[in-house]
Amino acid sequence: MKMTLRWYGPGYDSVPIQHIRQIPGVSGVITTLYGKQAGDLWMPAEIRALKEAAGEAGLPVLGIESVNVSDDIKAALPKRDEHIDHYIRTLEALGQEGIGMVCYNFMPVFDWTRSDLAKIRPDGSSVLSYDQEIIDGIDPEGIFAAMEKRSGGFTLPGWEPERLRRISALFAVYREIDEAKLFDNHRYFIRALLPTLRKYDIKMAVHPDDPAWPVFGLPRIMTGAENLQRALRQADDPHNGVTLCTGSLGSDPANDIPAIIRQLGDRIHFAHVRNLAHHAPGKFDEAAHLSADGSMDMYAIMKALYDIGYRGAVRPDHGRMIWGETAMPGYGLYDRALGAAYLSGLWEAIGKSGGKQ
Ligand code: CS2
Ligand code: MN
Repeated sequence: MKMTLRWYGPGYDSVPIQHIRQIPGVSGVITTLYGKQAGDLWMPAEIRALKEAAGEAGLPVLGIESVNVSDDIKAALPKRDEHIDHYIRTLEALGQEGIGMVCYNFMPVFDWTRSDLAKIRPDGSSVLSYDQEIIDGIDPEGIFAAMEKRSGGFTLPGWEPERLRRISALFAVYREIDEAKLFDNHRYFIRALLPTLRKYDIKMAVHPDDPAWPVFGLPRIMTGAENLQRALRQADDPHNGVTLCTGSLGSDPANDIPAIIRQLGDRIHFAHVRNLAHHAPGKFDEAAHLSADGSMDMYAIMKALYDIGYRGAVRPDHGRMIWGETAMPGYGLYDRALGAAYLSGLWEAIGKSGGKQ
């Protein structure tokens, strides 16, 4: 595996790329053109500039998270084909720059959802947390306001204010869309990309829904082993793969992450590894990466990745906010650096105690 960190690029991330380079074991970054809206076209010069900004710190761009998929594509709205055309041309531009992995999600309207972005823990650190009861008491517009209020002035990935403007119209559209239709729209999308993916050898890695169940009555399909397998069958080509996100899949304790890793095998093109502390069904806090700090067995997860011969990018996903750091919720430097070092340590230990790759 290659240990990486997510970096939002110049002007967007409070973490300097030079600091990322100082984390032992980190050999690249996962980044994006953060100012782009879903459906936009990415220009070759913009991609080159992003690569150069990371390259100046000696870090290659090992993947893009995300080229976001528009609701026009997800809901088959009139601009679907235009946006798919933009997506294909963006992939061509990425391919020409040698970027071979793109993460995306297929969640309607919202990306990841949390009820609190800075829940204070007894040790004074803060974490993102989710409580279905709180979410049930908030309307969709309210969640936007709540997320913005707690974001510390940062624009959160997936919660760009531009999305809010269309929200009522989108809810009306999705009332007509069930799981089966959402899968149809995913198939249409991924199949349209295939020739380009093959030509440039770009791996698409769909991110699981977070949390892994429908919220606000919107359909969600990337929720567990069976549905992820179905997503892979939509276009049975190795370029159509998944992001294994332990925190998103793990929001539902019924998802056995090591087993899912073994099932999906070489169709895993990217891995987000983080830990959660479960309190009750639909109620969890994010935790430090260390197994003992949460409910998940991080050794078993890394071991499963090791056993399948995983060679792609891994990143610590969200971290706690510690040591007085001010950063985008989940995306401070310090706790993610601890997470990266811990996960690299597990990997080394698994290898040295007889794991074979
Ligand atoms: C990420 C997601 O911060 C996070 O939770 O894992 O925002 C992820 O980047 C997107 O869902 C992928 O498109
Ligand atoms: Mn993730």
